[in-house]
Amino acid sequence: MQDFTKLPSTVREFDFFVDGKWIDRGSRGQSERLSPGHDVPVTRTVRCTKEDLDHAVAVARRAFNAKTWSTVSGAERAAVLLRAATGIRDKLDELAYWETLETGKAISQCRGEIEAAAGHYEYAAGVARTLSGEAFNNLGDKMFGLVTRQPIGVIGLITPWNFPFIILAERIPYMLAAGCTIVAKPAEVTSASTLMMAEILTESGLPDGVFNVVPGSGSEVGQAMIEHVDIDVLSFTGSIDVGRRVLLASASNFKKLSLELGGKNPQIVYADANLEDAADGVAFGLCFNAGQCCVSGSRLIVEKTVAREFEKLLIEKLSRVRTGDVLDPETQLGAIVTDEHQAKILGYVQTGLNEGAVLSCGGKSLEAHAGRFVEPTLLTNVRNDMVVAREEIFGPVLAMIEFETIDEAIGIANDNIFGLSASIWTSDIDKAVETMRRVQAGRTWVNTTISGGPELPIGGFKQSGNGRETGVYGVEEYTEVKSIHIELGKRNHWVS
Ligand code: TAP
Repeated sequence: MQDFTKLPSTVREFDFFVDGKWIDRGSRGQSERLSPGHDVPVTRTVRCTKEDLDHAVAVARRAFNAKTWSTVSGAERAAVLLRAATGIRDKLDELAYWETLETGKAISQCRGEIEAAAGHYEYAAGVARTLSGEAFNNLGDKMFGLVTRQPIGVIGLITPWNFPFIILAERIPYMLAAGCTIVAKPAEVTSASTLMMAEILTESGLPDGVFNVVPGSGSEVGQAMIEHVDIDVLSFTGSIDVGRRVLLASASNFKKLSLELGGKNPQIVYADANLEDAADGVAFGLCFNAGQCCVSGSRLIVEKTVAREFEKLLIEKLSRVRTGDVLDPETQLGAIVTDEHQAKILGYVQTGLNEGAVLSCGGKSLEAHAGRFVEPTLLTNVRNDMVVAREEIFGPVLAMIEFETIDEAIGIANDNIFGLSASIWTSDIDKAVETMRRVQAGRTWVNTTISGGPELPIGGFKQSGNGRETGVYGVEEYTEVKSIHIELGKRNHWVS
């Protein structure tokens, strides 16, 4: 029995999961994962091939056509999803442990995400039962109209390394509630929790072949998935560059796309805000998942009159973010996913300094722990046309820009290719609502950040993607809408 407070004594090996069972890896290659927070090997996962993907898609298609899931009642789907939520909670310790080891997240954050994931299954169970269409009884005596929803079919699901389990939970239960079947390809470095979820779903009574996992590289399995002509919908969460490839590859069969891409998300702090609360929120929005977060609050747009005072409050908060072993429940700052990514983040800090930004705090790697960590970093004297204000750094690096008027604040916030999320800090309700209405972002927060549950949809404006996940929208996204006209009574013949 694994002690979840200590590193594993052996590397855990995973096969892959298709048609309701584990498939032995045979002679396939493996990918070994070093824990980002400890730099020791923790898991080994199979590198599936294009042929494995073809097989899994055929299995998912067969399951869809067999109607073991696609046409069963919402009540039956809900029962499976509710059991899955219980299954997740039963395995919370184990899931959080392996997720921490593969991602480098602080364990307390992992536990929170896994608990939240169970909530998505519960919420989607409700939507499975309430999903309905429309009836048109206003078409005259001789015509009756209906609009129904039906599952689209087979979904290809590609997920990133930064939130392997919660992103999965923001997709799978909604897809299943709609009645679709799924083939998932998690990021190669963080496949464990997706494979564990496949087993939980099967134990929860999900029919074989409805959820399948084919781990492997993006360049082989991912690319084959986005080009696949027997996949009806592709749900992709990841970078804008791969998102563009997904868009182009979808031309193979005009598959429907749901794209959740990057963000360069503004934190707008007005002078009338409770500045202590705002400093705490901005610190959290920056350090959550060590900044490796699509909705990370990475651009601080602060009113000039309070800029110095706010900078001081923020530095004080950032200096007290707890670092340490990611398996320690007290640790708040997680590790950086790979050496290359750490070098990229620190490279951005240098680029900012070269462009004239001033290093207000942080800026280096944290040497005190095994693994790789970056200090929470604040760059001031930033203009919105600098690289550090325009590009997604995906690390705990915050670019601070000052403004004088509400129009200027909103203009800076919107002057970016991304439009994923925005946070607004003010005690003036008129200002909050005006900013919220004018800011181009799919998710907005007032006097808070990175909060929410399954009820509200997530997704981006502009180049942050298209489509919406979670909420009722998250189920509807994976349905086809059909209109039905029913003529009543005797037909008036066209050919008399
Ligand atoms: P990517 O490099 O884009 O990887 C995402 C997924 O795509 C991985 O599973 C990857 O596989 C796969 N992939 C790579 N090349 C592919 C190809 N040619 N065809 C198909 N799939 C391919 O992103 P990342 O670095 O993992 O994640 C960070 C990015 O995701 C950031 O930009 C972040 O903002 C975004 N993100 C967005 C959201 C939302 S909700 N908008 C949430 C989380 C993350 P391998 O890694 O196994 O090669």
